[in-house]
Amino acid sequence: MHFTVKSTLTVLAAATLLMACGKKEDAAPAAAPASAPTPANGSIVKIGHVGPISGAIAHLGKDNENGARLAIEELNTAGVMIDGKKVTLELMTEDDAADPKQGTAVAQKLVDAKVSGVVGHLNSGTTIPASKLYSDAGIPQVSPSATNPKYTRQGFKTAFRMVADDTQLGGTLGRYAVGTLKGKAIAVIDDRTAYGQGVAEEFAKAVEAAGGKLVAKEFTTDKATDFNAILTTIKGTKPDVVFFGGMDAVAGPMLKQMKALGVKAKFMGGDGICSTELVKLGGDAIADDQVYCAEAGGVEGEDKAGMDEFKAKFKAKFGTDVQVYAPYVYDAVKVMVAAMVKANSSDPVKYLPVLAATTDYKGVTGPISFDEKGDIKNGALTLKTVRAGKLETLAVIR
Ligand code: ABU
Repeated sequence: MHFTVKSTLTVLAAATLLMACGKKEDAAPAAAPASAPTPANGSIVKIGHVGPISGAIAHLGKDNENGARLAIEELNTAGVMIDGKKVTLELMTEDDAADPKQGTAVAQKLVDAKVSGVVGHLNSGTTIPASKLYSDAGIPQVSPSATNPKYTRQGFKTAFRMVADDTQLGGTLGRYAVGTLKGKAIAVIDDRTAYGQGVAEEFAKAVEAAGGKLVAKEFTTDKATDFNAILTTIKGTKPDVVFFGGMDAVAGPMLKQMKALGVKAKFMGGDGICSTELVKLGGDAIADDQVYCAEAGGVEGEDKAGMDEFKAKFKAKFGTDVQVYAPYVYDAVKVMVAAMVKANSSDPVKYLPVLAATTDYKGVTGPISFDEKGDIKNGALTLKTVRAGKLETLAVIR
């Protein structure tokens, strides 16, 4: 795919502009709702971040946390004015280990700490149960990566999502498997998580609707390391495509075992496998144009300059490439703070409606607006494959 690059406002400049706009607005007295966070009555505004910082997908959690750190650092350096006072943003970061129970425990910790907002969690399986706690406390939550549709379909005014959901993700990949890859015999595996099972079901529905044949449906777990039994069953069905609903930490070893068993099928998955780490974990078990995955967001054409700039900045600061979601976390923090600045308050009662009304905020991940459920409007998918040991973009699909 060809992208044209043009000069554009830097994100920093855009943030500064928003802050300047905020300064001109009438100062609103800070109200303190019963269980809500402390507004900017001091100089500190606490923003929570949650992801798996330990366990098999800690690399993804750390990637997210770094996205949040970069945004907070830039905002503090530029200076954030709320209600006529300069505030310091403080990141409170928690580890949910991708575990639903730990997810609600740390969510409660953030509620008790009276954070003004939360960016997270990473996994649908932790994001969904935690969202009830944030909703009850009136604290805005923006997930940069949870794609299970249920998250924003619970009627919680506090829930926002930065990416497309599994219906779009699984549906697009299913149609691609049949229509473009010409898959005729398609096997599906999922990891039984809220994300993995959900995206695999959407994929399977789309395959059948497009006229493809599902020859096997198997499952594993998000902690499994041995897939020989299910891969042997699948090999017997002679699939030309294997879809895996789950994360890169499982997909990498699965690809190695597929190669060892002589399963020569194309391998597909959603955003959970579409990471730099997958390429490392799969190593030489990944042939060129064998793996197809989709990031649940995307920028194209002229807008890509901001993303390229972000990736370079990220690498310079953290010495590592972006995995998947760091840019979405970065934008989530900035959108949240822009809403506080515009509302002239870090009190969720005041800034939540402004956040919900965000219209075409120019992020590094593209223009950001939310629909009535809190989902990103006009969400994109970036379809990728692995060539010569690198993820390559094939198309941005809306
Ligand atoms: N969207 C893939 C990874 C996060 C999730 O569990 O939804």
